[in-house]
Amino acid sequence: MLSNSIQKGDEKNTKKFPEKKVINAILLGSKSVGKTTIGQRLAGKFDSNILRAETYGIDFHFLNIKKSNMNIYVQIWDVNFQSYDCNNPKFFLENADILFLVFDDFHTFKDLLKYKKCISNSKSTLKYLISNKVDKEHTQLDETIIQEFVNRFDLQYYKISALKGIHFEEFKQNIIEDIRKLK
Ligand SMILES: Nc1nc2c(ncn2[C@@H]2O[C@H](COP(=O)(O)OP(=O)(O)OP(=O)(O)O)[C@@H](O)[C@H]2O)c(=O)[nH]1
Ligand SMILES: [Mg+2]
Repeated sequence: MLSNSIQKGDEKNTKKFPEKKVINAILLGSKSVGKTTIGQRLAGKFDSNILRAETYGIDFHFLNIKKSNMNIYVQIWDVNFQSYDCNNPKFFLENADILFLVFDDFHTFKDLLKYKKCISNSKSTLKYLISNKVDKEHTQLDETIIQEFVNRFDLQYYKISALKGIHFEEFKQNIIEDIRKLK
């Protein structure tokens, strides 16, 4: 009798708690393109008064999203390694559900081309190409080449300024909606 009532109580209690889901995302891009600033803004932790320092190794940012009776925790890996290829950072690339490919000029866009193979092989269902620092004069960005890259790898392309917040809210809200739609 007693154990029966405890079981019934437990069932009721478990129904009260929302389900949890963890999604992994990775920010990739050359040094100083703004990965940490983007991660901090996505996590709602951006503070323009804090001096930005180079990332050594890895930073983590977290974005919590609610979807009916589910809490989705997006863990954003902000990695900075000396050399990048598909094997470095292998673990992160293999386990990322979301890829954020960041550049801030044509030179750093070209740096992203070394990820071509791992973008093709990636299990990531959401892939974003981010042109950051649109508040600054961009040196001759060849949009045709960028568009080819976007089409070839089925990327969603956003032009933002993480520092100034230009187009950032729209970018963030679209990402949140995309994540809510994930199965
Ligand atoms: N003008 C401008 N500067 C930006 C923008 N986003 C970031 N920055 C600046 O660019 C510099 C590098 O930004 P971070 O966010 O640290 O870049 P990062 O890619 O994490 O750099 P590493 O960790 O060293 O690879 C900082 O001085 C930022 O304030 C932007 O949208 N516009
Ligand atoms: Mg950084």
